Amino acid sequence: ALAERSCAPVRLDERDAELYYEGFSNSALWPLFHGFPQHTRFDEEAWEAYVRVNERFRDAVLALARPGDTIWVHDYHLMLLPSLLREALPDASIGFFLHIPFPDYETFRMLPWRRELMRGVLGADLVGFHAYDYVRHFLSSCRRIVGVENESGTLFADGRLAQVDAFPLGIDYVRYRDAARLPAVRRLVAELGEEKGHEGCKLMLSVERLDYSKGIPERLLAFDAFLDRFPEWRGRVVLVLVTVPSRENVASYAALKKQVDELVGLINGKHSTMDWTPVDYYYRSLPFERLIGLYAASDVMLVTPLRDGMNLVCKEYLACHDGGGGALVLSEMAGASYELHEALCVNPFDQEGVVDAMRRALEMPEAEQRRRNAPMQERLARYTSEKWAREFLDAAADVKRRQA
Ligand code: GDG
Repeated sequence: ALAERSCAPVRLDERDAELYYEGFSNSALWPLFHGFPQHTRFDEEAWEAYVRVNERFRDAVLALARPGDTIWVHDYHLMLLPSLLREALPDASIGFFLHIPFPDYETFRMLPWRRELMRGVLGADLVGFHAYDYVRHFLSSCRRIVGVENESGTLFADGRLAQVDAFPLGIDYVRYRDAARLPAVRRLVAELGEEKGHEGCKLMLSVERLDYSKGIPERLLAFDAFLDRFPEWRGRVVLVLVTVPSRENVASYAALKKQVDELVGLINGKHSTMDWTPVDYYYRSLPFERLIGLYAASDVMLVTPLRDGMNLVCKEYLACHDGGGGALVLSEMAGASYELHEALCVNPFDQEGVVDAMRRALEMPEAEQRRRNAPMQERLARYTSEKWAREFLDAAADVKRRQA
């Protein structure tokens, strides 16, 4: 099945997979890079597995790579791979893209293996991030940790020219826009409005993996405060909270699950009436059509992560409302906020600010929603994921030309 999709597996034994994925990647890099040192575990054994697994990926790539190929390495799980490949293929075109934030130097330097990771990434010709802030942070760590200076993102690593730049990832806009127009999805939208407890209510949606970076407890507490402060909205709004199971074997994720369960219970216990429950809570992954139905049916979309490299959910919501209204409340801490400033931007740590944004979103006239959405939709329709990939690969080819 993998071969049909031109994929080749890298097989890991169970112990390595756990130490590498749940261990180093998701218990050291993910929390540190998102600014959660309290969830960060540095473990020598996990690091050794990370090195071993990156070497396994190198071997798998080397078995397939042909001269002239461009090799594009993705994300924090494979930060050593660019330089491992470079040692074996000195002339290859190698790109690296990080899908999560790159932290400031003060945070990054906490990592015991910071030099190794820096050197690992610098094996690439082109290093890409979602946002310029992450580029700046990376370049600052480059200077201070491995002494590599740069000029406008161009640097020399071991005498080889490399470029560091921002490439904000988009979505397949047309896919979401068209899916929202399917008859089956329109039926679902109608059903969602008529569901028991939803009649006469506005729908406020939040969808994400259950992850502490997404700010779910903070959002629930803000919703509780909203219902306290604006009692006239009781019985007139439902928060549909979809949390997708993720990394359940990591202790901090299990603790978060318990916290969210309890908060939903508390809020529903406190505010529910006989025919209205404020939070509709799902802990599962939804099929694509159902997700699109929820996007299309929701009056307000709450995307309030405490930190997020980019965030695609907010973009998908706007595409599903192409040419129409719907109010987006968006965290300033998501990479997407650099492109979507017409949204109601909030600081997710400022509960009062989030409460206000919830009210403004629910009360925003349709005309204003459309006015705000139109430029964002236009931008998203232009900077699609396909365009992103093409721009990255063109830039990688350009670096090769400059090296020659
Ligand atoms: C990382 C970075 C960056 C969610 N629930 C369901 C479902 N989803 C889909 C969404 C969206 C994707 O999962 C989530 O993408 P995000 O970008 O929002 O967040 P992460 O998973 O944290 O992704 C992030 C991204 O990488 C890309 O670079 O933007 O910052 O953290 O596409 O639609 N899909 C279905 N059912 C669900 O219940 N079918």
